[in-house]
Amino acid sequence: MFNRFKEKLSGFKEALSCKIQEKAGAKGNQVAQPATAVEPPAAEVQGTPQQGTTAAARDISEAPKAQGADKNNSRPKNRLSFLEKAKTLVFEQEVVLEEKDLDEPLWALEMALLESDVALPVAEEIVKEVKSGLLGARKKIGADTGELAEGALKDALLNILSRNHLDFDEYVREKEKPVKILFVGVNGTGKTTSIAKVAKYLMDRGYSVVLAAGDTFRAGAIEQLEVHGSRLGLKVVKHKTGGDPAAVIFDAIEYAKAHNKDVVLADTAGRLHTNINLMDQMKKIVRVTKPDLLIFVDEAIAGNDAVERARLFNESVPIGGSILTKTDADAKGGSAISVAYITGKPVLFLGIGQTYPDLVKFEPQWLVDRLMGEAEA
Ligand SMILES: Nc1nc2c(ncn2[C@@H]2O[C@H](COP(=O)(O)OP(=O)(O)OP(=O)(O)O)[C@@H](O)[C@H]2O)c(=O)[nH]1
Ligand SMILES: [Mg+2]
Repeated sequence: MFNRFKEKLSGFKEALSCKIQEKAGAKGNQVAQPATAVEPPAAEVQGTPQQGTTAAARDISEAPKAQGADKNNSRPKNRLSFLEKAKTLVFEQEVVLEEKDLDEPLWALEMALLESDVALPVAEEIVKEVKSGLLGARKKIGADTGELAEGALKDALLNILSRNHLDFDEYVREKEKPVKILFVGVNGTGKTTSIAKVAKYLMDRGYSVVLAAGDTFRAGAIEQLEVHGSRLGLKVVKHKTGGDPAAVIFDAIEYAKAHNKDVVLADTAGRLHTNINLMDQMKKIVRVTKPDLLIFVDEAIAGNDAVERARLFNESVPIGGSILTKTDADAKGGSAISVAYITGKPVLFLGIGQTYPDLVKFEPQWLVDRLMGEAEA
């Protein structure tokens, strides 16, 4: 999952690593030689620092004397050999990252994010966060420079993804029942499948659920929801194809109230954000049924298109959160990062397959671990 995101990041890591090595070379080129390539000069072996010894070397020579050094400043008993000392110098040297050092690595990062379908304003925000994390960072050369790059990016992503976080379980638990949840989005993105998955998720947590067949537009849509209803043992409130979706959903809510059901999950027809009539119809559904939570469903693989659609749906009917489906189908990861930022509303779940359990509650850490390659799907 998200393999391409990991691949793209390598450019950023390499650029940062190069800068650190370059800087370290400029700062301490007399000591930062490969230890094995150096023959010990006789004077050094005798422990007599020569003129021109670098600052780093002086640090070591001015360090408190090792135990065992006698009062007359003669050679300490456990004095480091030249080779050991050379290695120490290389590994102990530090560089401090300044603004000009970060230009190239951050450019590589921004490109990697854009190529991973992260929307431009979000990529810019991430770059800003990573920059402030790296500026002034003291970096010991010799250690893993990739770690520094990854750590700064991980912190930035977690920070951005956590901004609009909402705990779905807590939301349902605390909301007055029945909780009315409406699913909207463009055609074929996985709305109906996600409704069935969320129904199963809620049933597993002890809630009673009613489904509303609010897609009265597409042929076969009501039957599709009925198949899920019968598999899950759930009541499906429906009218005829061509009926008024707002009326169906209204009836489902009345049914839930009369039968003390906890949650109503309402399906709607897929609609393009450019279709004014269908968008007006959606506004009417919202006006009549007053959902507690409006969930926008789109495909993680749609990348920036999904982000743009989320923005436009949110402008028509304020969404409460999103579900990104088909994350299993080679998604680059960018839309999962961007949708919440652009809409200001949280991603609630990720769809990771076609069966009922293939639904992951969105947790920033879960996503970041996968984006950064620290956990497998
Ligand atoms: N791989 C994968 N496929 C999914 C996922 N979610 C849904 N699908 C598939 O996407 C296809 C469309 O799903 P639907 O639930 O019918 O989509 P919809 O948005 O309701 O479609 P319309 O009602 O036509 O607008 C189906 O074949 C689903 O099995 C997912 O997370 N991963
Ligand atoms: Mg559907």
